Amino acid sequence: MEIEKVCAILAKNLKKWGVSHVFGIPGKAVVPLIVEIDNMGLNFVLSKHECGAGYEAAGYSLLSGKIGIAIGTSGPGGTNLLTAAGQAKASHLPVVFITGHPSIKDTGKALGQDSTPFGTDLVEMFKPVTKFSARVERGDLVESYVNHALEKAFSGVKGPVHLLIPADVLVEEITPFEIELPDPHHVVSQKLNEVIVLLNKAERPVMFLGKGVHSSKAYEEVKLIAEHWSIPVMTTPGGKGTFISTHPLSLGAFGLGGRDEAHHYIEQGIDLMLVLGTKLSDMSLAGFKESSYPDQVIHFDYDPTFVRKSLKVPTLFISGDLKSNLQMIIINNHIHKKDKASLLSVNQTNTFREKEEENDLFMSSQNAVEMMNYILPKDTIIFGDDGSHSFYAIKHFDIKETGTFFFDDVFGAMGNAIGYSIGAKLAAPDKNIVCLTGDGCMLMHGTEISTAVNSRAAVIFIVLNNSGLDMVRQGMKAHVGKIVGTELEVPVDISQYAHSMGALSFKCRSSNQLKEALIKALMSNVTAVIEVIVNRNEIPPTMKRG
Ligand SMILES: Cc1ncc(C[n+]2csc(CCOP(=O)(O)OP(=O)(O)O)c2C)c(N)n1
Repeated sequence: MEIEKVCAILAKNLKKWGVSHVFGIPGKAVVPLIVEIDNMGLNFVLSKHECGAGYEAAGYSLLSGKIGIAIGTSGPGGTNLLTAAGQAKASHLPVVFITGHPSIKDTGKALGQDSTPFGTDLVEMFKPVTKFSARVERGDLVESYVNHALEKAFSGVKGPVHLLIPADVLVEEITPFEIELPDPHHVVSQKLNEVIVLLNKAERPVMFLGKGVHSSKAYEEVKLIAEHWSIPVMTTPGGKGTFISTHPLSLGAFGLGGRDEAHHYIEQGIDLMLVLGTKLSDMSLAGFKESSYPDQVIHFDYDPTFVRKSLKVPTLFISGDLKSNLQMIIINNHIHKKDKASLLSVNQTNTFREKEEENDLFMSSQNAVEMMNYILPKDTIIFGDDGSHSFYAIKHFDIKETGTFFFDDVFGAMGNAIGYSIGAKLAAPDKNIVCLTGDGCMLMHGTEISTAVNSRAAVIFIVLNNSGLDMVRQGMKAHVGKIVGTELEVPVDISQYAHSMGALSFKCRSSNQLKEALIKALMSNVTAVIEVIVNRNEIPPTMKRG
């Protein structure tokens, strides 16, 4: 009977699933798997920190629609992956985190980098940040564990899983197996008729779109329904990129980074709010006064955990897959595409803004985002990192195509966008991929620029350098009256830092310099880092939270 090593069988299955890139850092316990991945012709991308590897695997999954794979060795390699698992869970991405253990048969003896309860129990540590976390103690159990892990990763709200496979299990010889990726089952709600009744009755409705619209790629369905019932549309910070800014029904962003149009519309009174794919976090509801609450909410989500929690308003919960539910509404009501000219516009109050005066030392963050808006091709995909820099874009960057802006407002780990953009570029090399980040995020995960350079991922990193952790600095200044631990007395020279890792680098202090750098970076097709020295006294659009 044919037998093969577990690690070779796993590598073959990865290939069968269409995985082209695997991210991680080697260590003795996981070396057999990494070698087989290479033997199989897949690309093993050496990250600079396992957390970066996890972010890269997540970004790869996001743009490829495939499973993401991140590998960290036993002990610290595994603990370094934990934050990325938490981030992948918030991003609803099916990423398999694979860690190791020196030897299962020696468990209980003193082992370096032990990952069992005798050392650093990685299985327990991964449980709260994944949908499934298990140790595979025998070769003949691998198939069953991988099957379960994939089912969890792809069922319901997608998310990460963790498998710890000890080194001696990886080299065990077993009968080969092939696993099919599970088909997602699309559950549809039984209450869709009630939605229609409420929609037909509403006089001043609004749609509020969250990250779930990205996850289910329900962009077209949302647009058809908004147009059919003439419903103005606004987005949460994480929902940025789910609706086109120039659409006549677009109100733009609401909450943190929200636009005046959206906030005015809500303040003038709404009777029905359709909440699509968002938990309604404090960031999404920032500036939403109780006096403006609607009479009724319809909340579409897979997960009921946060339904009726943030808004104490009569709420119809529509459970199940967002896209499938919207499709049922569209089919049952014979909804068709509308002629743009027949749509009533709510999007006419854009306030004219004087450009801020520029000097030779620094520029305005808002001007920087406006220049990005002007220069970047309309299908450029932007990953916004965690900080003031992204909120300038949430407020001021126009979405010209859906699915082109990604930002997480739930877990919000600094530096996640750096890794996400690298993984995304490797998954979709023909797309323009931009990471908008800050100097703080760069100091946390900027070493991944070296990963981008070495794997020829031509990401354009735009770094708004305000020599500090501005989002927290501004919050402390306004709400505490004192700033602590948010300043860099000696600023970091981001362009030199990027240059040292082999990236094409720029330092810009004015709109014209930024324009030139963006054009050069877009034409270069190499990893490029554009440092923009910005005004540290500019007030970011993040002040709506108490
Ligand atoms: C891992 C992690 N630590 C701390 C925070 C809290 N935090 C949110 S934004 C931010 C500042 C980010 O600084 P920078 O990248 O320079 O962006 P800026 O706000 O200055 O634009 C901090 C510290 C976080 N979100 N993630």
